[in-house]
Amino acid sequence: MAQAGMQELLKKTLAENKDIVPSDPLFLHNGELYPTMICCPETLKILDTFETRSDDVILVGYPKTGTNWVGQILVELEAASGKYDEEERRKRSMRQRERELSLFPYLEFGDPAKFERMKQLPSRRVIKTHLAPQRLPKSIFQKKAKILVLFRNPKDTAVSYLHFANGLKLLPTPKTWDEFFSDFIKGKVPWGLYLDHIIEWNKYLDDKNVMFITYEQIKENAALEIKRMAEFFDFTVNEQEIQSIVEKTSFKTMKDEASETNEGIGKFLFRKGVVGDWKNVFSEDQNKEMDRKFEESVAKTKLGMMMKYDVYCQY
Ligand code: PPS
Repeated sequence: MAQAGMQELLKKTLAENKDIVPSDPLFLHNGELYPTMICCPETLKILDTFETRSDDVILVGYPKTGTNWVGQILVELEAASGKYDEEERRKRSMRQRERELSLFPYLEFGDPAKFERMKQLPSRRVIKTHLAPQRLPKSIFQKKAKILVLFRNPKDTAVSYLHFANGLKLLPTPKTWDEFFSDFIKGKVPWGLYLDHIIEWNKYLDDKNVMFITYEQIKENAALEIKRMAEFFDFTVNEQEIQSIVEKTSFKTMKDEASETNEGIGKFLFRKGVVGDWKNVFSEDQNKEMDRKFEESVAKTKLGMMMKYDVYCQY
C-alpha cells in the first residue's frame, strides 16, 4: 500500500480543484510554470522556510524521470536499515504518517502549512522534489543533507510527461504529441526546461553530499544501484534485504499495488516503465531537434555524458 497515501491525496486534491481546471491550470512563480492542481503560490513563496534536518534523505528529479520509483526504494531502504519492530514500523511508516498529516511527499506540493506539519515526521524523512537546485530551500545545502539527483533520457521523459499531463489534465488543454514536444523543448511546461536542470546540476559535481543516478542505470542493474544508494545515505542493509527491495519496487509490483488502491491515478503514474518508448513516438524531425539541443547544451558536460545519450536516445 506504499503509494496509497500519495494517490489518495492526489485524488482528493484533483476533486477539490476540479472547478478551477478550465480557467487557470498553470501559474507562474519566479519565471517557472507550476500546475495549480497540486502546487500553490503561497507554498512556493515560503519554500525557503522549510527546515531541513541533516539526516533528511532528499531525492530530486525532473517530472517523469522515475521519482516515485526511486522514492519508494529510499523509503524501503530507510525501513530496512532502521530494523524497527512491527509496532514501531507501523507507527513510523513514512507513508502512513504522511497520510495522517495530509502531506504530499513532494516538497513543493500542497498547502503552505505543510512545512509546520512536516516537523512531526520522524527521522529519517524521505523528501522528494522536482525542483532545480537553484530553487531548492537553502537549508538543504546549509545542513549538508544528502541529495540524490535522478535523471532519465530526455526523449522518454518527454513522452512520459505528455501522457501524465493529458491524463491528469495538468495543462490548459489536452495536447497532441507534436504540440507537447514543441512546448517541452522550449521549457514551456511545469518545472521548466529539462536540459536547464542538467546544466544547473553540473555545478554540483564536486559536492560530496550530492549523488547522481539515472533511470536507465537502475533499469539495467537495480540491485547494484540500490546498494550504491544505501552506501551514499549510510543505510545498513544486507544482500537479502537489497534483493527484497528490488522485488518490492519492481514496476509490476508497484503498478499492481497502485491499481489496488486507486486505478485512475495509478495508471498514469505507472504507465509502461520501459526504456526507449520514444522510438514509437518521435518523428525524424523531432529526433533531430532533440539531438541538436542536447548536443548544444549538455552533451559535453560530465552529467551529459553520464546520461549515455548515444546509447539511449539513438536508434
Ligand atoms: S511524476 O509524476 O513526475 O512523479 O513521475 P515519476 O515517478 O517521476 O516518473 C514516472 C515514470 O516512471 C515510471 N516508473 C517506473 N519505472 C520502472 N520501475 C518502476 N518501479 C517504476 N515506477 C514508475 C513510470 O511508469 C513513468 O514512466 P513511463 O515511461 O510513463 O511509464
